[in-house]
Amino acid sequence: MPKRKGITVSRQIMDSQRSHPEATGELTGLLNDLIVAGKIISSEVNMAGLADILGQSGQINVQGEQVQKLDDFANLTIKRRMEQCGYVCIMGSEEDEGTIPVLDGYEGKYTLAFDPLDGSSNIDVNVSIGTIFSIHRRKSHGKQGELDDLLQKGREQVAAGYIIYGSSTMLVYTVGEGVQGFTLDPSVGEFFLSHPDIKIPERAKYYSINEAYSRYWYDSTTAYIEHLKDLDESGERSYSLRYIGSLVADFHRNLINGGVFVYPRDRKSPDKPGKLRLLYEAAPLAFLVEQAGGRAIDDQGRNILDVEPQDLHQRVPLIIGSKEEVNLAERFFTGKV
Ligand code: P6P
Repeated sequence: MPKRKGITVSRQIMDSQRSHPEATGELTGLLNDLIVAGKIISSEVNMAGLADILGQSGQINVQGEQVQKLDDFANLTIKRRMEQCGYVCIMGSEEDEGTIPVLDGYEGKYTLAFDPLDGSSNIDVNVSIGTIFSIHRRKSHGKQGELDDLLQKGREQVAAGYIIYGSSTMLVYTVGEGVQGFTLDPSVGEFFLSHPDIKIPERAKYYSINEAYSRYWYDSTTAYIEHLKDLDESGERSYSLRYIGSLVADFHRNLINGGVFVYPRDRKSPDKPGKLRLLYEAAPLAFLVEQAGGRAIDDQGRNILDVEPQDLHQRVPLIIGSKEEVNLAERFFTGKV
């Protein structure tokens, strides 16, 4: 008797749709098309060492960063598939300065913001990288979507998730009914439910921050990290540092094992509130972590999901992870300690 493979992501999405009689199936279609793009990217990422696709394309993206060839491939794969899926009216990508239209006649009722391949500077050294996505319902009523359709608060998200290309390829997503994790079985090209209803541990003594910037930290950041590094009541070292430098990988580890990830603003770039982007990095991960029982705030203690976007590539300081760990961080960043 062949071993049962379990529930596929398509079946899970359909079951979720069935529990909403008013659902039209468009979100289901959107997610399924996005998942196909993820499978194509996964195949390319996993062969990168063999194909001539490693390394830099020679272009510079809107963030002023070297575009890796796989970045390009991932960005084009998602744009080409989603511009004609019929479920999306406008897109925003970390790799594109402006908004991305869909093909005429294929306008749908959702918007898609995405980071096609986050952590791509790690591609050549085989560190886990990922695609992050955020989906809103459009507000405008014309044919093509408008920028304002993308500039919605994270709390208004309809769905969000990431695909992490690591030792295995996993899809982790939410439609507001908890967080589900699926693992790709490349032998059949299907994502199977492997982590049902993920909950992040309320506390865990792991913190993720790039300590190389400590000379630029504001006092609140320094005080918080020094506190974590203090000995605990029994004189033992308390917290451990885990930092990969790939947001999706750091977030995924903390989601499963617990911990807190911090990317604060610093004196090195006083005009920039940190490095990470609100629309297609912080907000989708904040939706996921809150659905998994965690928290995500900025360095003023504001819930990331309540931050009003003003710009497609808006940055935001990010403190995200286990509820108790974020609560502790919040006390330091908001001067309560
Ligand atoms: P730093 C990768 O370039 C990225 O955008 C995120 O994936 C990651 O968390 C962050 O930058 C790492 O930044 O400044 O520590 O190298």
